[in-house]
Formats: sequence, structure tokens, C-alpha cells
Amino acid sequence: MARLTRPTAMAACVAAIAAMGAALLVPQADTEPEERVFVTHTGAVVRTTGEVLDPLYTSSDVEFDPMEYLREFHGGRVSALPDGRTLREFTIVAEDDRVMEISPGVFYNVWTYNGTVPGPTIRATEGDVVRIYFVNNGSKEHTIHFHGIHPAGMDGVFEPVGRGGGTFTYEFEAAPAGVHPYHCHIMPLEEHIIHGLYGAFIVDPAEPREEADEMVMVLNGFDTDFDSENNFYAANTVPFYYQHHPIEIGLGELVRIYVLNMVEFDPINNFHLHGNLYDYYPTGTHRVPSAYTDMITLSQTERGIMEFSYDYPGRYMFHAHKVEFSEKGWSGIFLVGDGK
Ligand SMILES: [Cu+2]
Repeated sequence: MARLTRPTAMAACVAAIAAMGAALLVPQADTEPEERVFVTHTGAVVRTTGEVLDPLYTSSDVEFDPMEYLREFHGGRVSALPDGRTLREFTIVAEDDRVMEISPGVFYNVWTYNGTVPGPTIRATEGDVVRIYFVNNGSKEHTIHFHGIHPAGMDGVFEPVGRGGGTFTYEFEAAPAGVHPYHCHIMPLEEHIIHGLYGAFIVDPAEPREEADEMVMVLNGFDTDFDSENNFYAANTVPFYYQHHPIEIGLGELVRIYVLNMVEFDPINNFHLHGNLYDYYPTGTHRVPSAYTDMITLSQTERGIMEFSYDYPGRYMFHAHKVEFSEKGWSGIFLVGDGK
């Protein structure tokens, strides 16, 4: 409530000071004051030359469409190396000054790889050479640390990349097959992760998996009041997005989800599917599933592959069975067939 009443008091104060200024004929400055653009708590865009008293946010914004992200895989620029191996080149730019409307009216400073949270889903086949041109356009040091097998110098831990345009080239052979996170590894690590510097790295096995409707779900959370507890949870950043925009899948069609838990603060997360069970492959590293279940539990950066198909059309929920998380946004719907 203090936030609602303070501007009123401030406004009265400002009006009183302005009246005093007029009475004393305070001279105006000759230079044109600079106009600045802000976004308010309610999402309104404000242009003002005045001093901004209540916290407002600059209009730097994030374009992120969870439906597009869901099935968007980046294979990089592909070429052949002299030894016959496939080279996949990517450019990833880190920034830490963007503001995203996490939930209606809730603006949060996200730190991004290529402008979004999560960063782009990077995909290669086992044995391909992955080369990442990393540019740090942020105001703090950042890196990219990939989970997987690679030389120590490519681990993105002991080589901080300087702010304001620092660069580093990561290069390694994609291994092992599975799904892995990548994230910044600068201390304090928690701070760099919770702001959004993470993404999914999929390594396809040399012998391809069966064709399927494939999607990526990065389970994440946001601590928007800085008390080391998450206020919002989601699959792919935007709370309740797939509940309001159900994911359409075909009746009897094989669905493969690359799921990755990037939630900090809370020791566990989980994934419950309604009206069905799925084969689960932890980390995606083996071809034989470890479980046929409707519930998996994941700790920080735990991930795996889920495979299922629906026998009956309709609307089916999927959500965290840690219901606090589902009630704060980690909840969605699959629309199977014609949905009836
Ligand atoms: Cu960082």
C-alpha cells in the first residue's frame, strides 16, 4: 500500500515546491531537458523529462514467444572440416540490461543469451565439432559453461569473459548424446543463473532417434522480490503460458520432450503428465528408459527425455506436482487431436 500512497504525497510535495519556485521566479535552464522512456508497473509506456520517483523500468524489452521457443532448434552454420567431421558454428551474445514482463505488470531485469530466457536451444550430433563465438556485451563478466564432455579450457569456468564486448571461442566435440544445460559460470553463480543465463544443448545420437514431435521445456523460476525465493515458476519462462495457449499434438503421435530443470532456491522440481505415462531417459544418455511413469523429480540442472503418445483425444494437463509451483505458473495443457 505504501507504493500507492507515496506518489500522491510526492506529487503534493512536488506541486508545493513548484508553487514556491513560481513565486520566487526561479529561472528555467536554457538547455532542452532530455526525454526518457519508461515502462510502468502496469505496462504503460511513459515519456518524461522529469525525475522519476517511483521505480520504473527502462523500455528495453524482450521478445520471447514460448510457443516458438518450444520447437525451435538451432543447428548453427554447418560446414565440413578437412577431416570429414561436421563443424557447427554459433554466435552467442550475452547481455544483462534487458527488462522482461515476466507476468502481467511484473517487470524483471533478465540476463540473456541472444536476447531471451532461456537462450537458444543448440543442437548437434554426437561427434560434430561445436564452435561458439561468445561475445559478452553485458556490464558484468560472463561465460558459457556447457555440461558434457570437453577439454578443461573449454569449460567456461576459469576464463571470465570481460564486460562490454569481451570475446571467447568455445570449441569441442559434441558428447555425449543426450540433453544438457549450458549456463554462465561466473560467481556468484546463483545470481548469474537466476537472472536467466542458461539454455538447452541437445546432442543427437549418431544413430538417430525415432521421428517424433519434439519440444524443449526448460523449467525455470523467477525471484522478482529478491528474497531468495521464487515468486513465479514456468515451463519456458512465462507462467501459465501453455495453459492459456495449449500445445497441440497429434492423436497417437510420438511426442519427445527434452526437459531441463533450471529452478534455483527450491531443491526439487517435477513433471506430472495427465491421462498418460511416459518413458523417461535420464540425461538422454541411454537408449533404454529408466522408468515408465507419470512423474519424475528433478534437482538443479537434472534433465532427461520424455516420450509418449496419447490414445484418446482431449485436453490434458501437465504440471509440477509440487502444487505451489503449478499454482505460481508451472502448468500447461496438451490439446490432443481435435481436443474432444
Ligand atoms: Cu554471468
